[in-house]
Amino acid sequence: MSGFLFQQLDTDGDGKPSRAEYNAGFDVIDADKDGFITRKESGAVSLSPFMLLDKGGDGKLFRTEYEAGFDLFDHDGDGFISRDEFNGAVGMTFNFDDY
Ligand SMILES: [Ca+2]
Ligand SMILES: [Ca+2]
Ligand SMILES: [Ca+2]
Repeated sequence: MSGFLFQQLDTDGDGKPSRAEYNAGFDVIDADKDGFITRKESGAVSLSPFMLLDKGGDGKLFRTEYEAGFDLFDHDGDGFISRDEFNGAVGMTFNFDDY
C-alpha cells in the first residue's frame, strides 16, 4: 500500500521523491481540489500516514501541514525521500499516540 503511494509521489521514477515531487503530490491526493486532504482521500491512495500530519486534528490535512511533513520523511535532510526513510517514517508515525 505505502509502496503505491511512494511510486505516485516519485513522478520522474528515479526511486526517490524530491521535495518538489512530494509537494506536487498534494494535488494528486486532494482529489476533489478543495484545498485539503481528508481521511477518505488519503485512504484512496494508501493506508496513509498523512492524516497523522494533521496537527489541528480536524480531519483535514491542509497544504501547509502536508508540506511540513516532508521534513518528517526526509530523515537525513538530503532533499529526497528514500524508500527506507519513507518506510521508517510510516512506522514512526503509527506510534504518534505517544505524543
Ligand atoms: Ca524522483
Ligand atoms: Ca480534498
Ligand atoms: Ca533523505
